[in-house]
Amino acid sequence: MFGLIGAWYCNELYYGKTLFPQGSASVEGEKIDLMLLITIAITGVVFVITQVLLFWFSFKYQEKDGQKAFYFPHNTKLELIWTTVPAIFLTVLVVFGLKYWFKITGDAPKDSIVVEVTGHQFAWEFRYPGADKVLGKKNYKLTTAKNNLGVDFADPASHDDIHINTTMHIPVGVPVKMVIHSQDVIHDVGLPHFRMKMDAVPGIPTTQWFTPNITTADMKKKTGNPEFNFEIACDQLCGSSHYAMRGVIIVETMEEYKKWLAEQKSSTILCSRTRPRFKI
Ligand SMILES: [Cu+2]
Repeated sequence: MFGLIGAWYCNELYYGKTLFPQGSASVEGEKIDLMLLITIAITGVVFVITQVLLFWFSFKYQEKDGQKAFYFPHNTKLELIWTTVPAIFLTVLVVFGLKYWFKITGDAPKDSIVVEVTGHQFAWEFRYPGADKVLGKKNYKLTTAKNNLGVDFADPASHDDIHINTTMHIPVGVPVKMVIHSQDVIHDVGLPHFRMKMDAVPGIPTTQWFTPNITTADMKKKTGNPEFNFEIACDQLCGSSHYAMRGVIIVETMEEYKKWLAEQKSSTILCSRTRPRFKI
């Protein structure tokens, strides 16, 4: 009982500091929030019923003078019921979740923007395909201090690619497909505001897509926090500076995004970047 009161009290106290009140910043995230609420509602009802029964039974059948224990070793029918009913409920919940997981990790809508996200100890880097909308090939053997993503410049598709450090720009209302890589250990692209999360695994590119539904500027107004920024938090303990492996996502209007991208084109020389190293 004290535990329940404590949980309720902490919720009252800190709910405003969680990411729930501001809502999801992506269309897909809204559905994920709804799934979470449905799961909590169903399991919550079961939790309350079972806890009440647990305490009531132990109270009613406590040891008393004249009360005789009833020998009840096994009941197949009862066992079948309490196994199949929860199994059916859990299967339905898992199937809904899995179906959605396959959707957001499967083929992205045709009009989506592709951003390559690369993690390494302890920073994020991004690569955008240029006008040809194709990311140039990469090969880890080509990785050097100057070409830290190992881009294969023999592939003409790589020539117009744009390479950005730390801050990722994406337009609002358009699906964004992330192609995720890691160069050393397992990292994880954690996007708490968008309710997304995907491992960055060395040697195995992973993908996930989402549609941002609110710009950074609107979110600053909504939260009343002029400092607000969407962030990429590395969600996989990856080394001594894991805590500082933070990226920023700026969600802007399509016009702003196109303007930003055009500026990058004129100013970015892909192979002159040096690898940002975190000093420990
Ligand atoms: Cu990491």
